[in-house]
Amino acid sequence: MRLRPPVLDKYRKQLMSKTAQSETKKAANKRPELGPAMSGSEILVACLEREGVETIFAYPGGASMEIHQALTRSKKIRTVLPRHEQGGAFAAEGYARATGRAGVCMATSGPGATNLVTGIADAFMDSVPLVAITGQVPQAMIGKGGFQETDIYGMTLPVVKHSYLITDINDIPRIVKEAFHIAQTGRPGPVLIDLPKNVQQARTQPVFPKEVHLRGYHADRHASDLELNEIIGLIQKSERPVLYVGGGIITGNASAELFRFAETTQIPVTTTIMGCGAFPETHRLSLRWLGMHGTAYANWAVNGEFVHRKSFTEPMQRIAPGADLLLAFGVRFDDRVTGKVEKFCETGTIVHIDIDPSEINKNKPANLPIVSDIKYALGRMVEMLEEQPLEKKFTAWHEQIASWKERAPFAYRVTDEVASSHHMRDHLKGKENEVILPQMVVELLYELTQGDAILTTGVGQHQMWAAQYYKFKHPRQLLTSAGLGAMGYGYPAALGAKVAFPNRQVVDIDGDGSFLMNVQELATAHIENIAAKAIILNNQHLGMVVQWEDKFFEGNRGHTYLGDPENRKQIYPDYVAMAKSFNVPSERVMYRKDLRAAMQRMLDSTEPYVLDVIVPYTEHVLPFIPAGKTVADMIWKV
Ligand SMILES: Cc1ncc(C[n+]2csc(CCOP(=O)(O)OP(=O)(O)O)c2C)c(N)n1
Ligand SMILES: [Mg+2]
Repeated sequence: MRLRPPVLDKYRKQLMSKTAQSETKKAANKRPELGPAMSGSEILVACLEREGVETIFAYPGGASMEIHQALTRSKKIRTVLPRHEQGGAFAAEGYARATGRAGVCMATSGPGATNLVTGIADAFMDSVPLVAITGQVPQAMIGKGGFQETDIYGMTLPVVKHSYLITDINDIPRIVKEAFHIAQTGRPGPVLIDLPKNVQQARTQPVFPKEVHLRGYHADRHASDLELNEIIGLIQKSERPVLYVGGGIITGNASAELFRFAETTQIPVTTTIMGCGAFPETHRLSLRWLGMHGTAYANWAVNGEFVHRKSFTEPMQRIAPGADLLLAFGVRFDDRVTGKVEKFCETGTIVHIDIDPSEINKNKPANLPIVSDIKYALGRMVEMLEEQPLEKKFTAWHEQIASWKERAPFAYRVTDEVASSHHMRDHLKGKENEVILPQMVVELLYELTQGDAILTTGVGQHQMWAAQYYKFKHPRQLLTSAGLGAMGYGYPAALGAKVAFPNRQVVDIDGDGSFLMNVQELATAHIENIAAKAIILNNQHLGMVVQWEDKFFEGNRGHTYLGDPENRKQIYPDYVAMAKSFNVPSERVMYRKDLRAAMQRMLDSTEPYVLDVIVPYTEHVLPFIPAGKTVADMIWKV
């Protein structure tokens, strides 16, 4: 091949128009780039750097140590060593949920890889962008049952958005680029990359692509004006519209558009737990979140108000009608929201917008289903409404909602059950006015952080109280394992969020059971200097299961006590001593008078911190709609 002399090139450029020049520049930017000869492991790290990865949560082993060796030479990537691969996966998720960018975790083959599975499943259920990398035994050993071989590709198939087993070193750059693209676009989700050891060790000159070409993958879809006009027509005809919005608003970066749409139309907004913060919960149009433990008024607004029935077989008697139009945007009609799905918004017209066509008509048939990016759809509808404003004001509907809100806010009190509980006898010596209810702790945290903290949670009662008593003003403020409901999520997720936002207050509100499931991450926090805080709402029980035992099994305890049955007066295990053994400062609070100062000390600490708050186990999370039941079965009076 003959090369053109550079002088000629310069001359050609002078002759070209400005636009043509910029077109050529653009084309050059898109041209793949040839790198120097490197090992597969080094290529992988170079690809991660090109994707802008700043942090990877990675635990080494025989099948991934080559990649760790390459990581030690990276000047751009911080490698955080979690103390369990599950902690690493949850931390990567926490990072992703807090930032919107893909979190990255890595493990060795076999047990390392299987320890990532819960995190991958969690990311799948909650649509979190995650790239999970696993080392694999050498290709020649695959299928031979060699040491630490598991088919992680096969095992994770039902819980990934996509996955790869790399068999050719030359594919690494394309695959990594695709993996990040798939994880972060459309409906986000987890992508697995399994990389056999011989591919890590092979050498080649990599070609780094600048673009992704994926046939049949359409991440960007836009509703037509015709469809959006139809929605506006339905709003015009409606008397009682409700916006039911979820995590899709947050992942679709559509909060600002939702805000404008709600204010323009004056339609009240309820969110799912995944959608907490998508619309400011302090706004007068906010109904907070709905479903099993959501506000009574959000549930009534969607379904109507009914006479409370004592048995599930009694007929349902409606007192007041609910929504006649439900705008379900970026939600998936999860059973924790709908209860008995046939009865959910039974009398309303349902408009469902989702970016993922597989969600349409999956759980609940929609009258008007639309596949679209929600940011686009909301933004365009606002434009249309500015051109032709709505005539409706929905005054009567707002009055009805205001009276529901006044009647049934989230509420708690020291009940007789609490007063006569073991907790009172064993720990508080009957000093009722000193008892700390879990709800109070969250309320106080809200006050002391002015509602600006990033919260993570475990799974259980404490998770529901965290979501109920903290009012979320912004998206990405509540990071919680919603769809999978994975205990142990809270603290590692807090580490991930704190790595992403070192200057923000990140607090894990955890249960004693959940915290214990990944307590080893206190070591990661201390050694890596990640000042994430944890508040344990320590009720010495698997509280949420206890609540169900109380409701459905006459309080018979089926292995739900976490303390020492031989010594109920002792708080067991001793989290304060445990935290101290990790060199993490910690304090226990038993009495209300000590709570405020102790919490302030925790917030002021520049180190990770554990605040062990002892609370009664007898509290129930209210409101409560039993699983698969209806709003007529909702218990909401304290
Ligand atoms: C990994 C895992 N195992 C079991 C469960 C079932 N489960 C749901 S809530 C709960 C109790 C959680 O106890 P704790 O963390 O102390 O929170 P609390 O309800 O007491 O606030 C259990 C066992 C789960 N969600 N996740
Ligand atoms: Mg508990």
